[in-house]
Amino acid sequence: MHYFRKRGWELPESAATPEPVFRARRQLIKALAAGPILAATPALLSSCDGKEASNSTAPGGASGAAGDPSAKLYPVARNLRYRVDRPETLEKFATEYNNFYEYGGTKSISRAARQLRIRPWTVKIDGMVEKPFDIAIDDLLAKMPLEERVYRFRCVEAWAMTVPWSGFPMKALVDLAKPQSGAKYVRMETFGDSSLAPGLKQVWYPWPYVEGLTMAEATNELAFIATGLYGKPIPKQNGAPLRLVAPWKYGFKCVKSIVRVSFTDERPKTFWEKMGPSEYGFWANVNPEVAHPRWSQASENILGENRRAPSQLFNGYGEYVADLYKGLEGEKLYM
Ligand SMILES: Nc1nc2c(c(=O)[nH]1)N[C@H]1C(S)=C(S)[C@@H](COP(=O)(O)O)O[C@H]1N2
Ligand SMILES: [Mo]
Repeated sequence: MHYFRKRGWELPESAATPEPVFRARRQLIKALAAGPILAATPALLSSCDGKEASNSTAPGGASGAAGDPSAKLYPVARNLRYRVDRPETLEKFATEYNNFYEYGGTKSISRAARQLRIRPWTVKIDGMVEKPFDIAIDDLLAKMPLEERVYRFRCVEAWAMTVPWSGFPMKALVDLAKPQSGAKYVRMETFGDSSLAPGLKQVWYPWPYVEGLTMAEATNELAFIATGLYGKPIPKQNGAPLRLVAPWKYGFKCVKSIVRVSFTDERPKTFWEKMGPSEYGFWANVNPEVAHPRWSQASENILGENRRAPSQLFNGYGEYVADLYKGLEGEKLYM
């Protein structure tokens, strides 16, 4: 059994676990006490409650990317325009310390995520576009300009990493989709098939996981769709076969394992906004001066390095994105 020992740089689980998760779980426990769904739930409870999720045995090799038909596409050339003044996080940390609630509420979900099946995988493009369509992941990969970018990444829980993502600018996907001029937001959705992830049976969560960006954010040069990590196909636990990377925002914006991209003129209600609107908002731009209701955002734990560093406004990417928020000062831009 693989047991992930707590290290000094980890936040205690109780501090990092969102209050809304506790609340929703408590409600379920009450419902259980009331009766008939009890028989169906011990496994579900344990998967969100402890380290059990990481013990589940599922098909697949040691690496989440084993047997991935896109393996031959990587590595791709690094785009040197994006530089980070920090060393890259060791692969082991970035791929074994994750948030992916579909596989449980702990950080140790990498083994459980092996049960995700990533072929066939179809992405639906719909809403306010010239013509809605579905596209298979391998067809999409063949059309998109793949490159590697090293970005900082900052979770709202105050841990941070620096990793080489492979993938393509989100703008290339927007251009492929041909949105109508009235589209204002892009809404992205994770798979909702509970045969792929046991967490989806946890009825107190507002599945499927949904996130969104404004059109201006989605077409900003930094917005990236990652399909690879460390020069290989992206591991399942990191959101295979495609996930968003918006490095100036808190990590929860970076929706994993996307199956649907919809263009709309209404601001999407996101998964975490539904869970806890007072703690997690739509904008979620990193700002060291705006504390989370339950902890400071002034500094961050660097994953695997046992040290803290000061957080930065827009996670250090202000030169690219600060202009996106001119005129929006009345919004809660930093939660
Ligand atoms: N579908 C889905 N996407 C998700 C999450 C999730 O639970 N489900 N967690 C988010 C959070 S809170 C973070 S910090 C990042 C973590 O990405 P990583 O595990 O690749 O570091 O994924 C984000 N995307
Ligand atoms: Mo996060």
